[in-house]
Amino acid sequence: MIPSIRYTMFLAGALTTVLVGMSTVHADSVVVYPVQSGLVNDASCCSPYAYSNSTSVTFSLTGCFSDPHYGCWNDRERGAWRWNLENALPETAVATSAHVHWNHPTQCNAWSVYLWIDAGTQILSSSYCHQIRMNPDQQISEQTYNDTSASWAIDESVLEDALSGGYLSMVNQIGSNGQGCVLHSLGDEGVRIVIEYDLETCAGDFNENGAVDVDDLLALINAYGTLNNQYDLDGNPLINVNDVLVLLTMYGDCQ
Ligand SMILES: [Ca+2]
Ligand SMILES: [Ca+2]
Repeated sequence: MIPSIRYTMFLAGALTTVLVGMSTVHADSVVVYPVQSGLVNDASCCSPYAYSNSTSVTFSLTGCFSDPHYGCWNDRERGAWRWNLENALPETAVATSAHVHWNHPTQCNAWSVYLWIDAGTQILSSSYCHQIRMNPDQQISEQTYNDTSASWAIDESVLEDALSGGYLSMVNQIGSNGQGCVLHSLGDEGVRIVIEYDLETCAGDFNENGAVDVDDLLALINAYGTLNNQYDLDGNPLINVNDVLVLLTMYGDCQ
């Protein structure tokens, strides 16, 4: 064995003893947009039942206060959304919190806001939206609401159920005057779930999938010969054979 190769292998071996087992925890978040959305609206007042899908970017959720016959100070339309959380997080991620976020094009002044949340697997329908309201996994309500955006915390147990079952659904109600409020339903500012999570990764797991694998090796090779701290594994920013050797000794699942 020529000296330079022997030295390189020695160096990689020595460094491996330092780097193997090293892991770091990254905090990250993901935004999940609905896979189904619609309105509970059958032209009745105060107790709408019929659900129909809608891909409108905005929903106008009006109230019944101005109705001379049904002045219930309540809602004429309700919004409903469903999210697929099945592959929302990396496999080894640990969710730490989650929120429902929404935005209004202009300030919404409401007397009450209700959210009914369910970690079920059914698709949205009239009966399911009714069931969500009658027997929600979580209910949130707020009296007096004057804002252009809102963020509502999802209970930890509900989030766990939704992540394991795959889906989360929600019906909301904004009780205001007859003018109601306009709500972004879809798009970047639409009704969305933001999940914060921690991800433990090991050195060499560049794509943070819980294992040092061929994709990480290819990423390293792609950076070969460059100065690159992201792919450096031996403390020298030059990406060379030492980094490749260190990565190969780490090959496999993160411990
Ligand atoms: Ca990886
Ligand atoms: Ca290096």
